[in-house]
Amino acid sequence: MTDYKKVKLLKFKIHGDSRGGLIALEEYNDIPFNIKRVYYIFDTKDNVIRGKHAHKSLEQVLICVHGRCKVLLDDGIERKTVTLDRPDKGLYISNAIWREMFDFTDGAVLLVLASKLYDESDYIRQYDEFLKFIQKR
Ligand code: T46
Repeated sequence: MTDYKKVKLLKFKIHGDSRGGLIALEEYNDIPFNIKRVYYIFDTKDNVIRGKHAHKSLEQVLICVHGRCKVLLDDGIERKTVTLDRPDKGLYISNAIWREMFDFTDGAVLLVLASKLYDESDYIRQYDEFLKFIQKR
């Protein structure tokens, strides 16, 4: 990735004891933005690729709280793939990053914390439009 500030792996503190684990996420402490929306992706079918879009302004943190999935990240110059496989590992994705989520294991649950409410007009769903968007900036 050329712009390293656009994506970042986050490591969350586990409050573990003899009963098991607990992770608490607070806006601005653990998550670098005001959390406006939470959603989760589950029951993903075999060989499915989700995402395939970028956002004009939305920031998000992705956490695979159960199981494993991979996320392809593309800033228009370079592509890299990150594996999310632990509940204490988060992937911060800023705006203007093309993402694709794939290789979900059976039962995987991908939790997403988002900086804004759902707004379809914030999505860039065509790759050529994404390239134009980042060139204009
Ligand atoms: C992203 C990746 C990581 C809503 O109504 N509200 C919501 O908050 C969301 C996220 C989705 N939807 C509706 C819109 C579609 O009819 O749920 C349906 C599936 O959404 P989409 O095809 O955009 O899902 P993914 O998995 O391709 O992408 C999602 C997020 O939309 C996106 O912002 O970055 O997860």
